[in-house]
Amino acid sequence: MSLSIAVADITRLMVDSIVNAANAGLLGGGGVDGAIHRAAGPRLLAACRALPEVAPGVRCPTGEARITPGFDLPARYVIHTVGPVWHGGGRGEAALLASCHYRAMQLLRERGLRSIAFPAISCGVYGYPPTLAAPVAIAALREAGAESPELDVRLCLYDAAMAAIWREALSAA
Ligand code: AR6
Repeated sequence: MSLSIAVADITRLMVDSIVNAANAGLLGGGGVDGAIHRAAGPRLLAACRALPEVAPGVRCPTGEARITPGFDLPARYVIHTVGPVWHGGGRGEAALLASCHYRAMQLLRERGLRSIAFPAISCGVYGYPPTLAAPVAIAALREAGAESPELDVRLCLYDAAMAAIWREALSAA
């Protein structure tokens, strides 16, 4: 697996799949979720709505992932995952964040896809400190991709400050 860092708007990437940092309802929101829905067009919302609810209003529990087409995006697929809300670290946040990355990689493999771009899941509205999230995400991806040299995994950060944090974590890992 190649693991690289890019400073970019994830909606512009021409990859097999981009990961959406969604909420459990999967019907859109702010941040990267809003940007992905705007760029993918209304068919994405319809595809998300068609995913079954596993509990009232819950199409994707925290730590799990679901896949839809990318519609108007350059990416072929969107893998929606729901990161944990940061509560200080004592509520299983790291395990849930790692799980988001494992489950997204599992869907990638199941579909026979090769390239995937991840945003900084949970590091916006959900309040996960990026200095703590980056090593968790990187360790999970390294483990998930360890035996798959063909995979192209990109960490897509929105600004230079966030990218610096992830670069440091990548070189320390
Ligand atoms: N490309 C790449 N990264 C982006 C983009 C973009 N176009 N836009 C924002 N980011 P957030 P969360 C970065 O809040 O913390 C939504 O309302 C952003 O700078 O999008 O997992 C959902 O519906 C930050 O570093 O996701 C949920 O309710 C990172 O993406 C909730 O927010 C993640 O920030 C999820 O919160």
